[in-house]
Amino acid sequence: MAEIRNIVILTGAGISAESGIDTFRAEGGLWEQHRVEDVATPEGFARDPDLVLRFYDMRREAIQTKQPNPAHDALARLDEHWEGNLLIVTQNVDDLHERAGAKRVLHMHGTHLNAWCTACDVKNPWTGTLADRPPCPDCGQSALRPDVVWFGEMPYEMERIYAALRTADLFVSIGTSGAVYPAAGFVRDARSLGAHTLELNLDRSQGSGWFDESRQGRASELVPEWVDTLLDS
Ligand code: BV8
Repeated sequence: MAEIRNIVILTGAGISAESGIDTFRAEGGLWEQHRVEDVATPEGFARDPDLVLRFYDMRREAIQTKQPNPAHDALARLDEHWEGNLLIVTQNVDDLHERAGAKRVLHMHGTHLNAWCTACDVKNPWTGTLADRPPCPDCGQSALRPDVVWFGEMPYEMERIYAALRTADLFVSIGTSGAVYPAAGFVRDARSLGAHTLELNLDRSQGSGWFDESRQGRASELVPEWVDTLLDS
């Protein structure tokens, strides 16, 4: 494989599955219990804010009891030792990449650890609940929502992501079904810009056919193995 200097890694719910965080589309997963339109859209929030705030309160609380798994640890190790450019673009709102020690992380769909005030637009760190309508620490209004990107909303830092994809020699997708755009299209962007593309996922995903290489297995096994090979090369 040609010289690798610049790496973009896309992660999805599958990388956190072995930490005990439900994925979206598995049996009994997050979306099984709720219709996406009801809990992950601005319209759903406008229609029933209590349902949406309770859905995110439940997930925020659950995430705080979980720990990074060997896949998060391996990416943190790669981040620490990789001298070229590296960007971990995660679709996840959990902070397990950061808690494993990764630094070069970008949350394109937001984070469960912030509350965003719809009155004054300020975002504050938040680990408590929102369904009880606490006042915004800045403006005092009870107008807080989760700082996550819902369907129909603009993902965060798209320019920074596309800039990284333009210079990537290697694009690796880990633990995502490739069901949601624009994240699901990154493999095609990377490939058209000359990157080698690798998928590490439990099952074949909707995008598997776009990858130069697609390996099936558990992230906690595939990711450390891949990082070891890369760091030893
Ligand atoms: C946007 C919120 C405009 C936070 C999420 C038609 C065509 C193209 C696009 C669209 C279209 N119609 C509508 C759209 C746009 C829409 C979209 O893509 N809809 C889909 C349904 C077609 N997208 C949007 O609205 C986005 N915004 O388009 O704005 C724009 C466009 C371009 C540029 C700028 C602006 C916003 C989408 C964001 C939605 N928010 N999350 C939260 O609640 O958490 S989406 C949510 O689902 C995730 O964030 C993630 O992005 C997505 C997919 O989830 P995954 O992470 O992949 O999880 P999933 O359960 O699906 O899969 C898990 C995988 O892991 C599986 O493959 C499984 O095999 C694997 N796995 C399981 N266990 C393991 C494992 N792998 C390894 N090891 C294991 N142990």
